[in-house]
Amino acid sequence: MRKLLLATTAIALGLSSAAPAFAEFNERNIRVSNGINEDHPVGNGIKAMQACLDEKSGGKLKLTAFWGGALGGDLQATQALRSGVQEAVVTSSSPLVGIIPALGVFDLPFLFASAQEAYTVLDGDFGDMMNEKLEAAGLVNLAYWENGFRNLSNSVRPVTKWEDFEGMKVRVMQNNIFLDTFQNLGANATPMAFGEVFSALETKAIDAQENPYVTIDTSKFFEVQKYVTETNHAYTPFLFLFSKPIFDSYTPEEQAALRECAIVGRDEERKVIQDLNKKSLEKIKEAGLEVNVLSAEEQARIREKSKVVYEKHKAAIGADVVDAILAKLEEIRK
Ligand code: 2Q2
Repeated sequence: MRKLLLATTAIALGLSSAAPAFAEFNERNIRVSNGINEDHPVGNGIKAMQACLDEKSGGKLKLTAFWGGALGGDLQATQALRSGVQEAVVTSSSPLVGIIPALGVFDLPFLFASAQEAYTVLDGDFGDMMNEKLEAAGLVNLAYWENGFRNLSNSVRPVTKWEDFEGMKVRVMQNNIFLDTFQNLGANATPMAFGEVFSALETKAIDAQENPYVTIDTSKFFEVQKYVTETNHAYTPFLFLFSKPIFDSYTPEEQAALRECAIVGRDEERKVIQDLNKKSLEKIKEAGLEVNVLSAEEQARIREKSKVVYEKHKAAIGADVVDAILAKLEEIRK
């Protein structure tokens, strides 16, 4: 009788028995930082991810993006995630090798031959294995987004063979594998945080840098460079990292929504960047830079010359990690 009375009263008061909508979600303001600018395809990815989160959380999970390194460089922001004082960062894997040496595997010169190969490796069991290493360091990688294939820009001379690197001051990410790759080619390689690159190029403190065309475009490096050489010497993934201490405090529904929507954002970002890379190259040419593509023969010569970098860094990365990715690539290429 008592239950009937309670149910009748609840209905009379218009209280439905179902929990209020999106009850498993809390208002969350999620700061996500990176060093590139909003017109980079990461911006499109963030918008697609937010639309997905709006639908799943009723607008309770809000991303706020900080562009141009406003919250610090990649490594600095990543450390803030590990200590739980910032939620997220979109960063290249390369500057993080001091925290997780295995990430250096992605910096081995000429590792991937195509974006499709990279997706197969990153979105599969190899990528999952790397994500376990990231979690052990206090970082949840929600998805692998795309930075892309890296090409050289410089203000000194056209580069048509590896000997042209002789003495060229090339900025590289803070990572020994990139350092060795360019030192091995005769360049004077200089590790530097991304946020310092434009002014170092402008003041001629360095002659050159290497990044995907979309970055050379959206970070305006082309304005202070004269030559661009398509080398495709490395494919860098972006990691959409979330602070594990903060992630672990979220409900299972919030965690699942973030993982699923980071993949929606990934697919949008990859689609946009593949298209924009071509447009960025046209823009670089229209700006008057001299652009050349390394010949197949020259590419083969540089690959041969760069093999020593694999041997030199295999132990530091982890021989098991290097062997695993090479085996995966062999399987894919069959
Ligand atoms: O050369 C670089 O440092 C860039 O590829 C950056 O890694 C990339 O643009 C972002 O990680 C900057 O936050």
